[in-house]
Amino acid sequence: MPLLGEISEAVVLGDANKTVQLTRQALDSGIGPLQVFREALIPAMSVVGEKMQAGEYYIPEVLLSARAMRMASDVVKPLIVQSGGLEPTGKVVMGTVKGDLHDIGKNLVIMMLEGAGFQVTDLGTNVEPASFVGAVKQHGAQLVGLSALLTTTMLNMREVLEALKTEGIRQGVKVMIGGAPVDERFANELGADGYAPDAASAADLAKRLLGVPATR
Ligand code: B1M
Repeated sequence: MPLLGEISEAVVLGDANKTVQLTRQALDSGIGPLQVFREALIPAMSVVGEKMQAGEYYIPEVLLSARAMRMASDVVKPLIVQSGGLEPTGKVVMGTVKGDLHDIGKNLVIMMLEGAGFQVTDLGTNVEPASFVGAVKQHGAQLVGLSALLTTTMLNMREVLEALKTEGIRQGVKVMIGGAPVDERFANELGADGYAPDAASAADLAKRLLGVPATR
């Protein structure tokens, strides 16, 4: 199997050491870091997303693949930056809303978004609406991701949308929401731009919202 295919396979299998070793081998053989990123690492995470949606992969498998992806990205990204850079698929600001400390799902979503080439600013948990607003302005984000795991805190998503409106920046950003207690209907009620039930769908939704081709 060509080297790029082997790298993808190692990511899908969640073998971080092999992924990094093959990535170095590819770079030594003259394959460009951007090519490794675009043609091996990103497609691998798409496969992981498909497996997750098909119920073939569960959280432990996704975490292993994401770790392999991250470790190989750490090798190629500095080289990509040196050689002129990689245009991110889009800039995302992501956090778990005020009052809520759950972050396992949010972190999975971030991994899938990064796997799809998005540049994600992670605001962490228990994030105040003003912090979302500040981060959108600071990073020039095109997309805000809100996560909530409690029926009480899901209501705080509304405050974030209100804050974006009050600051006059709602028109310039898309907002997607997710987390166990929320659904499509709640997203519509809030006036969010979309809802995703899991991390893989979140990456697909983010691409759709920002008009990024599905293949990227
Ligand atoms: Co909490 N907790 N918890 N908890 N906890 C739940 C959510 C609960 C359902 C458990 C239960 O009672 N059965 C319940 C909520 C009940 C409700 O509101 N209806 C609950 C409660 C009550 C609480 C406390 C209030 C308990 C207490 O103190 N009395 C407390 C609240 C603290 C707070 O937040 N202020 C609390 C605390 C905690 C821990 C700190 C102990 C811990 C969190 C650790 C952490 O996150 N670092 C914890 C955990 C682990 C859970 C359960 C067991 C697991 C949550 C989880 O990580 N799931 C949970 C029960 C359960 O869900 N079975 C529970 C795995 C994760 C991958 O899934 O987060 O759903 P999930 O994310 C998915 C999707 O939802 C989606 O993609 C992810 C990956 O596919 N998604 C998005 C998530 N965000 C998205 C954003 C998107 C798109 C998709 O776009 C932006």
